Amino acid sequence: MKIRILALAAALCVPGLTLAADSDSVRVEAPYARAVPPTARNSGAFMVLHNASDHPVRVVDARSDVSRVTELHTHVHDKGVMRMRRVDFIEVPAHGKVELKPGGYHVMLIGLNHPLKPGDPVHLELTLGDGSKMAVNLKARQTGMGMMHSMKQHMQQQPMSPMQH
Ligand SMILES: [Cu+2]
Repeated sequence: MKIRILALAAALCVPGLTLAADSDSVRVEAPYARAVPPTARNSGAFMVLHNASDHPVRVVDARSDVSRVTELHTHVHDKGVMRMRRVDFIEVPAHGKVELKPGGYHVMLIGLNHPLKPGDPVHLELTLGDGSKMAVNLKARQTGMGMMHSMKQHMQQQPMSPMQH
């Protein structure tokens, strides 16, 4: 009897086992959103997600305070053309990380409420596979020309928000 109680106590005290929420296992590194010209309707947010747990953790949804719609996206090569695709989740491997970056996974900000200037704050809320949520506060940042190229693709391939000239 005593042993059983001790075992239960041990299970309750060890973090990272079954009792931990996904949001306790995930750490966000270097998040930022892409600053865009005033004509842009859309932008993207990027970061590195680390998973300290011994099971994969999925990001299944995202919301933001700067856009009407926020989606999880990736880029895929389709017959030599790079296209954006919406994904149902972004998985962070056990004891591993996944990098959200231009040309790869990203949080797509669709229908910006206002242009994102460098330094503008963005508040994101990520929903994880077990339903737990985590807040990510980041800032818009100017990115290089290579990034602008992929930004153009973004806007061209986002049928919900035609680009304004
Ligand atoms: Cu996208």
